[in-house]
Amino acid sequence: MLTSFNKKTPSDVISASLLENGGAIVLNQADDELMDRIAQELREPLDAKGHEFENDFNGYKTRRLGGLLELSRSSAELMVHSLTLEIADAVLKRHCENYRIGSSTAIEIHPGEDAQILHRDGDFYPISIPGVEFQVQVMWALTDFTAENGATRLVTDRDVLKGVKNRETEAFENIDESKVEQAVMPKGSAFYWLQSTIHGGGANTSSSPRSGVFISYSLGWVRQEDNHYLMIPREVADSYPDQIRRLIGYQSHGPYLGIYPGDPDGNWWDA
Ligand SMILES: O=C(O)CCC(=O)C(=O)O
Ligand SMILES: [Fe+2]
Repeated sequence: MLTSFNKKTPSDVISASLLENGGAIVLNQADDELMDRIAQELREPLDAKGHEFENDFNGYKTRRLGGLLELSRSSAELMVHSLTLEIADAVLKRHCENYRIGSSTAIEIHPGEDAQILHRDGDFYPISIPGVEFQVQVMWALTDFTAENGATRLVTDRDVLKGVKNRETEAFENIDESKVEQAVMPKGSAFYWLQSTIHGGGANTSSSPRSGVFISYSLGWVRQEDNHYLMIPREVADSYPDQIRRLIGYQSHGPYLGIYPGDPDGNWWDA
């Protein structure tokens, strides 16, 4: 069952629930002022370009934008929220030394949108390894997420995954609605889910948009979903603190993977 915690809950309690159920909510993890600031920074670009991401998977009444670091400087505050990083540490650092932002996307589901197809994020990886989550994802609520406006749907019953292979998405089409829960949460809250969790955006039957910021964190030895090196201009990347630069990929994994001349962390033989 999907459980809601608050931001004072120790992160190991939240991570344990996330790992057991595939999802967990932290209510009001960020304050309204930050969420409003991000929503304001995203407003113009979302209106100008958000429709360009319409397709069968994303929907045709949903606006989206990727590469948030270029569009909303305040979104960086969500990316490095200490509780979020503790949760990402618990899920990912079992299998890697450091991890990266996979993608960062604003998702605004407008009235009249249908429920998104149920899926698993990270099914773009051609293999799966039992027990290894390649990614962990978080959806930050820029507006309240309600049952009516399209709060993310998910299946916490892990048994439905038994026998389902990587990318076997047809298996999700007949999932009984009674197995589907929704991440209902107030603005400022964060919904976390595992890469292996079946989920999808909800239908918006209300009269106003449901807006959120989606951020994924992926193992340091897999390719990130977004190509941050091409999406975020170098001078924009360099304008952020080292913690952010490292999270988008300006670091190596261990001494050998992703190294570059002069790498302070890598075993660059010419250094
Ligand atoms: O908008 C949502 O609630 C979820 C979106 C999603 O799961 C996706 O696009 O992969
Ligand atoms: Fe998804």
